[in-house]
Amino acid sequence: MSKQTDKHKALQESAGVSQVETTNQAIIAALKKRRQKKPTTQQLVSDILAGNMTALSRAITLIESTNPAHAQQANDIITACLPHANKSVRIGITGVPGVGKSTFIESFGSYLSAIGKKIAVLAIDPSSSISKGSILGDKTRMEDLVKDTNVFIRPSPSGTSLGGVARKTRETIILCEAAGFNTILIETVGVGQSETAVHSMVDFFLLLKLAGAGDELQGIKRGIIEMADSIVINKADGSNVKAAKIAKVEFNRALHLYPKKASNWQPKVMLCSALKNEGIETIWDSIHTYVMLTTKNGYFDQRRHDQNKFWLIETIKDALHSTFFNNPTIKIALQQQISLIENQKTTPFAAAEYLLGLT
Ligand SMILES: Nc1nc2c(ncn2[C@@H]2O[C@H](COP(=O)(O)OP(=O)(O)OP(=O)(O)O)[C@@H](O)[C@H]2O)c(=O)[nH]1
Ligand SMILES: [Mg+2]
Repeated sequence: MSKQTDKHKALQESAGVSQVETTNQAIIAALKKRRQKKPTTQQLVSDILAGNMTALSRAITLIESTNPAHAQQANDIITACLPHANKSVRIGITGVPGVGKSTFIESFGSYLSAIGKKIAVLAIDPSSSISKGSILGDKTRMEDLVKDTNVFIRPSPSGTSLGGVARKTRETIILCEAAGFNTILIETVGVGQSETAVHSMVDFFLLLKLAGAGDELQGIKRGIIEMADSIVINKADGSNVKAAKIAKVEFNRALHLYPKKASNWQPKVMLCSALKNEGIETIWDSIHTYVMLTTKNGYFDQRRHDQNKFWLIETIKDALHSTFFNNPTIKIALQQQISLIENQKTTPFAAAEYLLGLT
């Protein structure tokens, strides 16, 4: 090739580059303009109802925002979406860190998507506000789900209190359902409080366990086994299979010691290998059977009504708590009463009565 041709080619190339730049600038300007134009509440609602995931994400961001103007818009969206929600099965998935919840959700979610379900994956992780989103790790564990157009994944909202995080998640569930997601999976870390919160917002509560580890080792409290609608022994693969089968028998025996559930459902113990996609169909069949049974006997709706009542009271308690403790008069008077108590000038009960009387 001659030198001249090279030079010629190089000149053409640099001309091309500058053209591309001009075009990009125009696109960037147009995008900026479009972004500045915030969608109206009406627009967001109709887009959500049409199943638009961008609109859904935007609305969830409004729910999670601490800006009062956003809170008002979020409330309007939730109210408009509410009549279109509820047509779903909400499943809570819990277990100690490392038991395989995210891997299970990847495997279970892919199965559900293949049989035509639309899945929303949410997480309640009270620690995520500190560690800034452990869901990032989860997302890498959910490689296939992330790419699946039937699946919507939303990281855990950060918040100062579990109550706040739980409220946001409950509202997010409503929007996901309105957007057409009919199976909601909520992952929670097995640390105690968060399981109780998730239990009070799902139809079915699934506890993942490992074979061969004592309950103390697994950090699971008795109350959580009592809450479980079924137990799945995960990692039942390779050299673990034998121990998993023994654990199944033991857990089945243990479950029969608990009083019969109000749902009339006898919790099942199942084996699974989330990693190898084994046992997944049986678990879904079991949940499906549960939904059929409880829909027929009325427990499914009853549980949702009870949960609504529970969250109404919880929300009032939360609001009263923060109004009281954030009141500037109370803040000062509280310190004064604490000193009086320390100096034996009053009792905690008299001080409480006095402080409550100030509001
Ligand atoms: N052998 C085997 N390993 C598994 C199985 N399921 C998960 N694992 C592995 O266990 C480890 C933890 O899995 P995760 O899915 O991240 O567990 P997790 O419960 O979501 O953990 P946290 O989000 O930290 O609470 C990973 O290395 C997985 O590959 C399984 O069925 N069999
Ligand atoms: Mg996880």
